[in-house]
Amino acid sequence: MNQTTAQLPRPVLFDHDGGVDDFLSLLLLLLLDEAELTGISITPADCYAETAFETTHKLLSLTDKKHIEVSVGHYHGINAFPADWRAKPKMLNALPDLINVACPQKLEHAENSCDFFVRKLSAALVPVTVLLTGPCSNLVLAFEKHPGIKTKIKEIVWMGGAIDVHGNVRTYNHDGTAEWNVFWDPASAGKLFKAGIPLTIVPLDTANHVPVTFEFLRKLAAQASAFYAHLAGQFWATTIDTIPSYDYTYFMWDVLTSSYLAIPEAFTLQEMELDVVTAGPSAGKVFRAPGTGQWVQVATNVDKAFFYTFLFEKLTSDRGH
Ligand code: AGV
Ligand code: CA
Repeated sequence: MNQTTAQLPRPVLFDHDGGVDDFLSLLLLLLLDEAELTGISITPADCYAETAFETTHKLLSLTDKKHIEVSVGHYHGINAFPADWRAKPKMLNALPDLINVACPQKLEHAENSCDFFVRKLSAALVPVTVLLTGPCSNLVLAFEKHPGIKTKIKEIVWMGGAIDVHGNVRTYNHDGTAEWNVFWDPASAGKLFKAGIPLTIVPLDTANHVPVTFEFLRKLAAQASAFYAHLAGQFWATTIDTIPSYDYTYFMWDVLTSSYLAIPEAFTLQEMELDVVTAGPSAGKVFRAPGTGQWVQVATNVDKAFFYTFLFEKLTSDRGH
């Protein structure tokens, strides 16, 4: 690789599911020198599609990236997210920084995510990185429709799974071993593992190390002149009500996963042979399956200080907005 190639940002297709940290990930991605966001897909999982569509466009508008195309998935997983979690990010569109930003685009005119992935990957001239911060269904549906697009993917980076730690699903008929992004559509997760594409997952094992803390938020808020730090601080403030209860602590799940594109050296990585339980009380559980599973690269740990410093610097770097 020559020097010019090494410095080119890598093309990234981003599928998110409209949670508060999905939008913080979008903001971070838009600020990364290492990534060039070439398209966005929304999975209607931890959100309601109309709200997530609006917030996505408002953020693109605020960051002068209105040319980036946005698609929406029509598939709904078999285990729906709690309605109060899905409704929560509606608050973002009412924040003073977003409420008056226009969103003339109409949800009903948005391209279907499955067709979008097929179209964007078919047209890609260089291999693309696909970042997933919600369930993986849209991408898997696209593979089923058009398997040839797999050759256009350089790697998939997914926030999902809980391997050697408890899951975060607490619901009827479930034993708590699954992480939500996998639980929403366990069968697709199994198919993703078997897709034969380099896959890196950032599971709860790693994300549990990076909660949203008051200390970080205070430090961010002290940078009053940095617009993105200010905006991100408002977003994170909406998640604080979950902090006192252990099961519902808000972590930087998706933000951590997105950071992997810029600071892979902060992560401890390990190859593991994994499989997914697709039904029953452990549905969505990701487990080690030596000899029978699929090889997946797993981020097992992160240098916390490195990550928080990186995030702080990215969010405070633009003062001229
Ligand atoms: O399991 C983590 C995933 C991440 O992609 N999501 C939230 C992140 O966007 C589900 C989730 C787990 N706990 C939650 C979640 C909570 N307390 N509120 C909202 N979503
Ligand atoms: Ca998410």
